[in-house]
Amino acid sequence: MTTAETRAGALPDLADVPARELQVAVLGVGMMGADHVARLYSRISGAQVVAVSDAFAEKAEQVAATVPGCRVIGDPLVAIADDDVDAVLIATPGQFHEEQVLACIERGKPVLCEKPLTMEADSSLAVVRAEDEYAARTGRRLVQVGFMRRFDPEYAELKALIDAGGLGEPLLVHCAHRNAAVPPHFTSEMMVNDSVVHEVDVARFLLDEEIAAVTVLRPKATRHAVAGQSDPLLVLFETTSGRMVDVECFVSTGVGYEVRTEVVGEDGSAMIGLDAGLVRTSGGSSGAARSTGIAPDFRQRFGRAYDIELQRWVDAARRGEVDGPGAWDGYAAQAVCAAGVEALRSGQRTEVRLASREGTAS
Ligand code: ISE
Repeated sequence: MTTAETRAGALPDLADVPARELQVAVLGVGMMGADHVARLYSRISGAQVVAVSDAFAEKAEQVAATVPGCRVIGDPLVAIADDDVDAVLIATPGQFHEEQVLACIERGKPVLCEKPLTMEADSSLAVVRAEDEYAARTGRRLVQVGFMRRFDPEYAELKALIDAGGLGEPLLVHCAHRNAAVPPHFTSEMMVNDSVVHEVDVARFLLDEEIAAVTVLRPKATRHAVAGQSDPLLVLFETTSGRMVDVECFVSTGVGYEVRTEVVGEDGSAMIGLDAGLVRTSGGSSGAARSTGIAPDFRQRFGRAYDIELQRWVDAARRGEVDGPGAWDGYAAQAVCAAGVEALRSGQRTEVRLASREGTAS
């Protein structure tokens, strides 16, 4: 058994992709990377995890042992260069992404990099330009950034509704991004860079335009906030055409993983993320109630999105294409987050400094 369809019984449409399976190296097998290894092995067709790499050798051995034929390669750059590796999934800590993505471009290997693309806007721009040069030589793009929400069926439906004109001209977007809890090292700056960054990508994706300015307000903090940090935050994006997007980012709610997006247009509005799958009624001493489940974290809420993201990445890589947010999207998100961190510190409306997109088609 070599393919996930025979392992898991799924029957994908492989008509338009080459017969050879994509041999993937997964770099970084912490929570997210290990999840992707399991996903590629059990649910994604047309790919094989042939190597894993992690700074913790024991963890790498453990994860490799779950996939027949998977090797551990200690040095991630050696894994990227390995002749048996066709494509690379990067789930290492963000500070390693720049070197690893650039190495993939140098070797001409498709890469799916979890966010952030790199740690700063300038280094992300360097990746954009390196991929541009590669594309100018070969006609092919290589880089996809792991903004998985674009693949979530609810977001996809909302985007299709907007694009079909179902809401008229979209004017406002309201976003809520809530986590039950975060680790004690999670600062307000990390809320911007790690959490709000998803709303940056959602806003750019849904509205199809760049964000021009960011304002960050610090309401009264919850008593559960990490000591000295502002939680929740209210963030306002202004797009280049003057639409506005407000984001409530609240990462210590004690409740669950809640991500809601409402788009308000000239001719109507639409909301997603209500976790309204199963609506349950119950009685009891405190009175009758109606309730729905709330996902405990992003792996449950966006599990399906990750599956679709990886399947489309594998299929596209086998065709020599990229089918998802590219290097430019990773760069634009970093540029907005840099402005967001500046706005958080200064309390001032901060303009986003975005380079020219000339020559960039991703
Ligand atoms: C985490 O890195 C994520 O990507 C989650 O989607 C987000 O909700 C969380 O706040 C981040 O820390």
